[in-house]
Amino acid sequence: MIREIITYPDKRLYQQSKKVENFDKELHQLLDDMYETMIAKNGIGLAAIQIAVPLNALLILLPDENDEQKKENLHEVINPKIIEKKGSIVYQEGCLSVPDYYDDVKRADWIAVEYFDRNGNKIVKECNELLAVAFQHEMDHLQGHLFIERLSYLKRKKFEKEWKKKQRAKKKQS
Ligand code: Y12
Ligand code: CO
Repeated sequence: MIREIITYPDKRLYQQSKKVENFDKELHQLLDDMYETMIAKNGIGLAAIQIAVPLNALLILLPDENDEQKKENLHEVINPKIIEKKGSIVYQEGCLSVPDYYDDVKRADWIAVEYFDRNGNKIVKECNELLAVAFQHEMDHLQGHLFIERLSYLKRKKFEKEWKKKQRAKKKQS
């Protein structure tokens, strides 16, 4: 089932998500719904809190060299922890919970991350470049953070100005 994505400035996005304790049918349904929602909304990553479920679960599905999102490349990530990180990369990020705004964010360009799959199997993965950016962006959601909080003061002001302008335009239309 496609679920509603909550968007800035919804307070629920700022809460800390909780550890997944049960790798059961309910978790599998959540992951399936997250996948359907992410694909329907043209996302490449989604955290459970973005559909208002405060659990440490996230998905990442990067497009391949033919720009296709193949389900076999899906990362289903439960209770992730970054165990090592290095380097830095600046990437223009976007987020389904912050529609229509993209900006440069600096993050580590290599990470080693430990997590569990939907059946509770432990996985240790090394990621670089876009995959490392995506893991860090999605893991920020689990801590209640949005990428716009990582912008410089001036860029954050620019975001807020644009957001207020869009709200006024929407109000005028209705
Ligand atoms: C690099 C940077 C950010 C991430 C996190 C995952 N981000 C997304 O999946 C963003 C998706 C997104 C999709 C949008 O919709 C369309 O393009 C049709 C979009 O546009 C609007 O909302 C109008 C914005 C963001 C991973 C890796
Ligand atoms: Co996001």
